[in-house]
Amino acid sequence: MSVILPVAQRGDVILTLKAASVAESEFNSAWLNELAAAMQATMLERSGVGIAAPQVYISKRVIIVASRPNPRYPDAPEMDAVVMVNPEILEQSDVTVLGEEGCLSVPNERGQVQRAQSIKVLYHTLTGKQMESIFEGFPARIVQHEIDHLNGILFVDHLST
Ligand code: K1U
Ligand code: ZN
Repeated sequence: MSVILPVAQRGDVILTLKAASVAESEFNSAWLNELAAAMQATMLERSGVGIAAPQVYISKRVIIVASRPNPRYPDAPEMDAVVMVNPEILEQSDVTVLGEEGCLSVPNERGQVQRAQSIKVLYHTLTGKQMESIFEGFPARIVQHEIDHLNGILFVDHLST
């Protein structure tokens, strides 16, 4: 049975905090696997394309990215969900693109955010394996949005008034 977790909403302090790194001792643990499974179930239930642990009230550096085509990004690739632990952006393109974003923690609001078009990301899998991947376009946008959550930033913080 999938565990669906409550999603923190704008105004909740947890969304403003810098999340803690996952420790070596937590890799391959039942707790980390259960967190990732519950995050994925919660993301799917809310029809999201990504989620970060602080959104489910866990201030740890874990994100999931699951691009799929959608009305705003019809050419987006369909990805199997990727769980990233302690993700870091190693390189980002100078080329930036403006694109629409939404957020499970900011219901009924959309906005245009400028993001790097492509990024190189270092992360760990749930078992602690180190990975390096390049993301472009919509998947790169989701990764940047989710890493912002780990640093206490919401997409609305990027919008000028
Ligand atoms: O982190 C989140 O709050 C999930 C968020 C991810 C995201 C969507 C769009 C751009 C960047 C990051 C969502 O899944 S919002 C809902 C959604 O499925 C969606 C919203 C706008 C465009 C495409 C999809
Ligand atoms: Zn969000």
